[in-house]
Formats: sequence, structure tokens, C-alpha cells
Amino acid sequence: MKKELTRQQYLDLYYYMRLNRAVEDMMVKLFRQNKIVGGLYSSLGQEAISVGTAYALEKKDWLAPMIRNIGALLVKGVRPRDVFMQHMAKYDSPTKGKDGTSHFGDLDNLHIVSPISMLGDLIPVMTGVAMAGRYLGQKIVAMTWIGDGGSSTGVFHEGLNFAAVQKAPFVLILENNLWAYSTPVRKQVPLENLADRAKAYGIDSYIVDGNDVVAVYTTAKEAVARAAHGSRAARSGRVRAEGDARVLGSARPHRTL
Ligand SMILES: Cc1ncc(C[n+]2csc(CCOP(=O)(O)OP(=O)(O)O)c2C)c(N)n1
Ligand SMILES: [Mg+2]
Repeated sequence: MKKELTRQQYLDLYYYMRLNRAVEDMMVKLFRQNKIVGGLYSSLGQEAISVGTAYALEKKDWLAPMIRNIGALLVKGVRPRDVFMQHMAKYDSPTKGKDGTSHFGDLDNLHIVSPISMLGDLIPVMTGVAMAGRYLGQKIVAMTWIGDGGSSTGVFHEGLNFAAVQKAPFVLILENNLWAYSTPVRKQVPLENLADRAKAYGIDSYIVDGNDVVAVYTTAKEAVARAAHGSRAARSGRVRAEGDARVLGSARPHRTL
């Protein structure tokens, strides 16, 4: 294998992949013990995407995780304890028990915008964050993620169009795990490659093996560098889903406030 990363970078990626998997395993245990309030959208099997993409960001950059991006939170510096407490809606959780799942952020220190339930809405929100950074003269990049199902929402297209026309320093990661709940991707997108969606907005897109953390990282790093310079690029990950992620996700109604 071509040596592209430093030893420390390989070790970091390995560390966060292991940490992410350990957290996912624990979350499944908590779910089965009935301790998770609301649904659990497990990232089991998709760790390389969250870890590889978030690792391409710097401390000053901003992210907003979607439902399968606990790994991105860990890379940004969120403690596993907070992830567990939040999902159990404990008083001592980041939102003081007022919400569950991954509905929390950290605007002051970690530059994490709290996700919302409506799939796709984070695209214009994070485009706004990217533009705000530019207006303030900060050299930041904003990143968020979307699933194959979420890429069929209206706001996905509105948001991406807006981000493209503004040349916002924004990177969107499209995670194609081939399913949106019980709907297979072929029944909701008439494209072989979801990355082709970017063509409609004049954005370059790349397909990356979402199980290869080094490939994900190096591609994301390039996307982040290009976004920072205002060129239009997009990244799309294709992953093979493992475990019973969707079963866990849909086994209970998703509670939001
Ligand atoms: C606009 C909107 N429609 C429906 C839902 C309910 N919902 C939550 S997760 C999900 C499946 C999303 O599938 P996909 O985007 O492929 O992401 P994955 O679950 O595979 O990671 C749905 C339909 C929602 N949260 N927002
Ligand atoms: Mg999906």
C-alpha cells in the first residue's frame, strides 16, 4: 500500500475506528436493555465514513452530524459518556435530559451544530455556517452528512444548489448504505451512482469505498481543501451496511421535541 499518511495519522484513524465501534456496541447493549429513550440510529458498520471525513477537518472547522455520525462527534472531541447520557436522556446529558438521540451540539468549544430530525435541513443550515465564517473572515469549512434516502428530499436539492451558487466552503458527505428504512435505493433514486446528483449543481463528485477509512480520509481531505478555496466539489461514500442498524433505527418511534 502506498504510504500516504504519517504513522500518527494511521494510529489516530485506528483509535477512532475502535472507539467508534466500541461506542456502537455499547449503544446496542443499552438499546437491548431498554435504556435508550426513543430510537437508536446505529452507525454500526459505517464507522469509516464518519471517522475518515471528520478527521479531515481542523479544530476551527464546523460540523453537524446526521443520524449515523457518532464517529464524527468522537473525532471532534465529544466524550463517549456524553453520547451515552444523551441517548438515555439523563439530566446530566448535554441537553439536560430534554432530548434524546444525537440532538445535541457544542457551539462554543467543539464547533458542532446540533442535528435536527428533518433529513436534509442541515444542508442549508451548514451552508449558512460556512458563509458566516467567510463573512467573518475565518478560514473555516463546514461539513454535514446525508443518507441515500435523505438525498431525495426537496431541501437537499435546494440546499445544494444554494451552496454551489454561493461557492460556500461546505462539504457534503452522501452515505449510500443502499437502504432508507425499508426502501431500497433502487426504488427511490433512478441513478446508478448517487454522486451524479452533484452534476445538476455544477459540483464535482467522487465515489469512495466507505469501508476504507484511509481512502475516505484522503478524499475528504482533498474535498475540504478545495471547499476552503471556494471550488465546487462533493464527496459520496458507498458503504456496505453491517449489523442490524436499520432494524434498530426503526424498531421504535423516533422521539423528538
Ligand atoms: C424529511 C424527513 N423524512 C422522513 C424522516 C424519517 N426518517 C428518519 S431516518 C429515515 C431513513 C433515512 O434513510 P437514509 O437517508 O438512507 O439514511 P440511513 O438511515 O440509511 O442512514 C427516515 C425516513 C425524517 N427524519 N425526515
Ligand atoms: Mg440509507
